[in-house]
Amino acid sequence: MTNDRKNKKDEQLEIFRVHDKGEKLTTNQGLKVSEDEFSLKAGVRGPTLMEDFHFREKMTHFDHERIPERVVHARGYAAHGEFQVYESMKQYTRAKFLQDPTVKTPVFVRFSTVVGNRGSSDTFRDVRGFATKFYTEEGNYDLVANNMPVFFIQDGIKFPDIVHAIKPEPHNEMPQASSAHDTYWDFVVANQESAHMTMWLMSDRAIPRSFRMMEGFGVHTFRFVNDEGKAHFVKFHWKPTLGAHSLIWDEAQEIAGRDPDFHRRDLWENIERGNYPEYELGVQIIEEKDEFKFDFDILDSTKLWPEEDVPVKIIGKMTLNRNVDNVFAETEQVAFHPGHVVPGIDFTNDPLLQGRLFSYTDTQLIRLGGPNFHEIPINRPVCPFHNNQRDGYHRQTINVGKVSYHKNTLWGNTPAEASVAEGGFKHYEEKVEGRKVQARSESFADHFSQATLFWNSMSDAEKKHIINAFQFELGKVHSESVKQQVVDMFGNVNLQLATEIATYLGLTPPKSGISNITKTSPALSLENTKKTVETRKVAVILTDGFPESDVLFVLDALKSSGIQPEIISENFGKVVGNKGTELEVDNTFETTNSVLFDAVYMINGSKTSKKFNKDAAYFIDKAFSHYKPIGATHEGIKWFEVNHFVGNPGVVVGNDMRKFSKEFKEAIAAHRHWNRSVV
Ligand code: HDE
Repeated sequence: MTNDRKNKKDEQLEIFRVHDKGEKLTTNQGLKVSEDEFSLKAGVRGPTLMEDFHFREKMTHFDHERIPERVVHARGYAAHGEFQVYESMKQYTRAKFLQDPTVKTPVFVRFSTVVGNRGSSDTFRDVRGFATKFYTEEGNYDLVANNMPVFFIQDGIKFPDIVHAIKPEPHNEMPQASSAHDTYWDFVVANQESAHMTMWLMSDRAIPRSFRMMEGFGVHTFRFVNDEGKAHFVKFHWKPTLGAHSLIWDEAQEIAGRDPDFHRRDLWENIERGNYPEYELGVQIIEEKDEFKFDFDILDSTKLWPEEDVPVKIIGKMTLNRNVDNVFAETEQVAFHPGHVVPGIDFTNDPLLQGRLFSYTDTQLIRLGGPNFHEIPINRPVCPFHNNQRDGYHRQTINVGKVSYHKNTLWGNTPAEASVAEGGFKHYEEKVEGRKVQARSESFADHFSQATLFWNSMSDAEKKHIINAFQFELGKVHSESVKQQVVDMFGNVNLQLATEIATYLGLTPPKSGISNITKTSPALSLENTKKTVETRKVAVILTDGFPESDVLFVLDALKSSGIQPEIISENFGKVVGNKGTELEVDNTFETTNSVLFDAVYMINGSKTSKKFNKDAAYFIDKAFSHYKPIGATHEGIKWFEVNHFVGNPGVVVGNDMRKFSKEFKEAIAAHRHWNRSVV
């Protein structure tokens, strides 16, 4: 490993790494094994003997290989990296890892879908988890975030209900990884606080192009507390330096079959190639005195703080630069918890956050089999830890000595509590008083204003996608009553939206809605994200006899901007240019598909076959209908003309290679070209 990727966490993990290659096979007791093909039998055709300890150990271990998958966020993928703050945040927080711009804090990030099983596909419509463990000098800090800034419910006690409703229905365990079924939508109409989150779920945010092109949000309001004990409310954001981009639904569904590992493969491959994903950490800060200045309750997790009203201050950057060595040991066994905080970061009374503070440790106890999961290498802090907790399943630490209680005199009352000056965590002394009640604050009652704000902020294309998503999902719902209730409910968000859903489903459109919100928040639209070309994948369709000097010029131009071209042809092996240059074919029309690329460049060559033509036509047609940038030079141009592609937005043709390369790159930076005439 290169030195720049070595850090304290990596050094710690190194102690646990085992390299089996080239070694002799042994039992777990270290005994060398002389036979691993045949069990011990009474005669060559006789029964296996109980005495065969190697067989028993091997089989028993195998029989116990599985642990329960996470009850939500089961399908995940992770990578290592580091975080560096741009400038000291001393004014707001005493968190040590946010003080010194020269300090690199090791991090481990796990991305996930929420609903699907561990073996489901990456691209289903869903919320994505974005959980980061910072291995700081003061202990682990976990920022357990999602790629959407709001949530379905306002109180943690309802979490089992929303999860039961959105997971496959229990009587037949269908559908997998999807909210497109009766129980989810029944939950929505019966729990209208879910309106805003449902808008996000029906939007393009729910089908990201890549984990590398996805924002992250801490969702809850947390607290920063500085050295003087002064607190500010804070919301956390991750902003990918590549911008935030999405797939479209038809493509997402097809990818789910063609490459269920689409997102994990994208993350893995780009890290392997040195295209390290980067995310800037942003914070929105509100002074305590301004707690009630907003037209929503800042403790309500179904609300976001519009970035135009409360700007996001960018405070640092995280770079993911190393893949895991072993998915089970690291990605599967990592245990996140929003309650893992460090001095300077504290909680608020957000009732959803309060519920989470209980749930995460509890779930690890069953999932990881006991209270010692903090000792699993990926979960260990990089700073020392000492306390009087003892024993339990799988304990590895050997605590030396006879004292395991507080207070004591035998050891001078150690391990000793640390004062704040010594780095001890002190809970923020928020003044709280009230009656014990089971109720929700009236200030949480408005479920529609921000759902409308979100709708208003979408571009025309994004609005169309949201309408289509509702139509698709409700088209899968059987209950007429639930469907009509959804239409009526979303009339309160926007009448056009509800009417289009109703018309499609043959239901009665609502006559009026309650929302009169006209405000927009441009930051919510993906159209306003960063336009970048780096790491985009371009399929280059070639066959023998291609005009090589021109093609090589374009390939160089693409690569010099960080674009990743792949040669696609009929067969594997080499394609030969008109002057004899050979290019290796990366994939064939059988092994890949245009849905796995950001753009397609079509050249062909002088030696096309009937099959090549048919396959290439299918490939390019689909890219066109998915609004992707497509380009053609030479023979390819004829195709574009015959198919009436030319003249459409994002369709670049020409035989001036310099001009073509420039315009094609601009088309790639735009991501998709929505005002194309696609039938
Ligand atoms: Fe989670 N959530 N959650 N959650 N959550 C879990 O913990 C829970 C919520 C999030 O990659 C579980 O270790 C409750 C919001 C992520 O390992 C569980 C409530 C947000 C991950 C749990 C919420 C999240 C989880 C399942 C409502 C965004 C994956 C396995 C009160 C801010 C972490 C596990 C990973 C995982 C409970 C709501 C994010 C059951 C009770 C809001 C990214 O403990």
